[in-house]
Amino acid sequence: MNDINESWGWVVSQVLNSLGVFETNPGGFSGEWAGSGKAQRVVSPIHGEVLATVVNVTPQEFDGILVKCHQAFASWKLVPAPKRGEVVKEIGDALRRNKAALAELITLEMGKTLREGLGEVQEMIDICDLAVGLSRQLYGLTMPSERRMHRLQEQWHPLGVVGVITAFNFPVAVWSWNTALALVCGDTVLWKPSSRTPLTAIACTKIAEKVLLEFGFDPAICSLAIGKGSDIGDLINTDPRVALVSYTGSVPGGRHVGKLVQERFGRHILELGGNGAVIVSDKADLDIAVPSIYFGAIGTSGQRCTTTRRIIVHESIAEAFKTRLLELYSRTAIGDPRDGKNLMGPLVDAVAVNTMLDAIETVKAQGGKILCGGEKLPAAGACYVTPCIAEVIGNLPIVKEETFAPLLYFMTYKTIEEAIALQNGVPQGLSSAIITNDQRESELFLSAAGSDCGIANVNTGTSGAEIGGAFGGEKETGGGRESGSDAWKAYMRRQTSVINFSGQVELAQGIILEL
Ligand code: UN1
Repeated sequence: MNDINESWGWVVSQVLNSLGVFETNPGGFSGEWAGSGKAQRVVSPIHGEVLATVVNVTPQEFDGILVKCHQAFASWKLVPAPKRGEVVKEIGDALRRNKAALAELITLEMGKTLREGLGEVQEMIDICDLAVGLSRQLYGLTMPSERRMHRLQEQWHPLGVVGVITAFNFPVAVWSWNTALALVCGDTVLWKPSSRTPLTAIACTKIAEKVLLEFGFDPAICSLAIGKGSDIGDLINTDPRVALVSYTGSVPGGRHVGKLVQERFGRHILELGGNGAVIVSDKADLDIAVPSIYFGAIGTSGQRCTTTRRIIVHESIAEAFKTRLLELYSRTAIGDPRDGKNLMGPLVDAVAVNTMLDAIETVKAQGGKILCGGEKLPAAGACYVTPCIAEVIGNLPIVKEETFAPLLYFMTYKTIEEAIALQNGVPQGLSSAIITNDQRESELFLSAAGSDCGIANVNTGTSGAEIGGAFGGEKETGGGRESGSDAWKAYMRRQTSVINFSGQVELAQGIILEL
């Protein structure tokens, strides 16, 4: 631990410089780097030390960036999709080469453990691979026409500029899920990262810039505008030149974005709050249940939207399960996230720590009982807490809120129907799971009478969604889908065509035209 701290300054500058991030960095890019707005110092939650400075873009600079990103679309959309796929392939390879450094920068900037940082970059590489294959599979359908010698078909065309607004917790993966798909779909991307994680955004934009230049394409295809949500974010939300806004963030944030984008009839993909629950059946294998729930709850220090926030345990095994989980919690290694022995790093900032502590007070006031954890650790300038489990009866008001921290609610049930009702009884609908060896129970959980979430797992936890599936959820989670399956369709314009090769006029719906 000491060695890590002593070499801090040197390591930081090595990592930053290897990714083209310097002491002071302009926060805007659309072929050229610019930024003359407010300068912000980026502080690491590990020690509270300054990593670098970023100069935000002004509204005028933003406009110049959007103009170039929009212009770049005019030629990019005409590049054959498989050629666009080659560019994404090269971005994926550049990420492979830079995996270690980028993972370290993620860890330095937002505090997740290095192993999770590496996992995040792996997700970026994986989505690039998926998008490369997709670039030859942007299929449209051909349907039988109701008219003789007519053909009915649909095609998928590029959409335009995609505004990608991302959160601190997956500072780069979310950009890649959107960008890899958007690029093969023929769209250009304008990224506004979280103000808390601008350095990783600069590093990724530089990777994309280099690849685009190597291929002779306009680097404004991957543009960047760093600034506050209330100015730069809202310029993205309100500008009709941005065809699609993909927003990852809080429920109030998504409500705001949704209204602004809808007002101008733009499109949006909303990836908002989660409140993941795991049902632990009396037929569960506890060797699967305990570690899956543990990682789901403490991974990324509870700051994933897929984090396990609630466990709903059959009353007959509640005590045995609780004992085992508490034992694991009691030996959670918490500390510098670059140190491989630690499973939990800091929360992202002091605000997050206070939000967790406030929520714990509220749980107690609402009748909950703290089983373990929930204390702030005395590390200088840092934001370390012990993970907390609170026993509650049902979904108390505070349980229905997403507290973005390692705060896990423990509740019991008698019947599977009651468990499913508890699982569904919150406003969010992102991720859920059941641990059971009973096939009837798992099928019920996956049926229309089961989980109402976008993700419903069996015998694995709520987090760690694979990029091959569509990612997103229902209710206050916002309804958006990104990543795999057919999520690419949201990034394209569908066009339906009828082609008449009969040499005659024939109207649809059997209408006879008598002239
Ligand atoms: C998020 O927390 O915003 O499923 C996304 C997971 C990751 C994605 C989380 N693949 O945990």
